[in-house]
Amino acid sequence: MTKIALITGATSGIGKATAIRFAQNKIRLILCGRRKDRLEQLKKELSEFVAVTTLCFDVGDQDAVKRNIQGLGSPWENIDILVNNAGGAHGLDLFEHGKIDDWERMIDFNVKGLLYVSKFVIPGMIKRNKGQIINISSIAGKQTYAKGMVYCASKSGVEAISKGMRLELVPHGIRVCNIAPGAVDTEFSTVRFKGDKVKADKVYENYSPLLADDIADSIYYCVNVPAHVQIADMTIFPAAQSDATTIHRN
Ligand code: 8X3
Repeated sequence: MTKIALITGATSGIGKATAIRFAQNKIRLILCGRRKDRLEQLKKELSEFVAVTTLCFDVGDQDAVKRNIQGLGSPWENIDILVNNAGGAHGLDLFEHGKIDDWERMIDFNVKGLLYVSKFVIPGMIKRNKGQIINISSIAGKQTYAKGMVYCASKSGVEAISKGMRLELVPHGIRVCNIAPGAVDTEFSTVRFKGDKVKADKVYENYSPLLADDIADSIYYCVNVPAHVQIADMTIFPAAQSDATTIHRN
């Protein structure tokens, strides 16, 4: 049987591009997201390539996470690959102007959500003595920038969790890969700027940003390496980017 991957945040951006890449390569899919209509549409599109099921829940809701993942029956319960992708940035403000609601969402989705999903997937991997976990971090997890302190803190959390998971899970035959993208042109900035498309588009102006497909390529590479190889950490920039806040624009 082909592998099974569970992808969070599968309805857009990196999650969706990864789902498509996996489907084209016959990896069966458990697509997770909050938007049922988008989940069902993607399921319809990808079912011609591979078996697909969907779980509609919010990663920040621990009861819903538990119910949905533990409720997976045959043939979906043996998850080989977990892609912890759900999350995002909310606001880009000086700390003194930061909104507590934005902080809550970033900590709830980017850190707690990742932990909740992992909590209910990892025991099966341990039991089977195999598995691959891909945590989607960010350059913001490696470098803190002004106005992004809480987002950076949440992604630093992801970096720490990836390292901790690797320390604890390698003895169980589970490989953990942390992927830290720089600027990727997805809905990321539109969400960060609360729907302000003009502001969001400026982030990707006058250079070629990464596309979700570029990150999906790297994720597929990481899950497809030989069994004795573990890609522990990957930082991916567009060619024009040199650190979190330095981008060479034409
Ligand atoms: C997205 C990249 O540089 O906007 O995680 O924080 S950045």
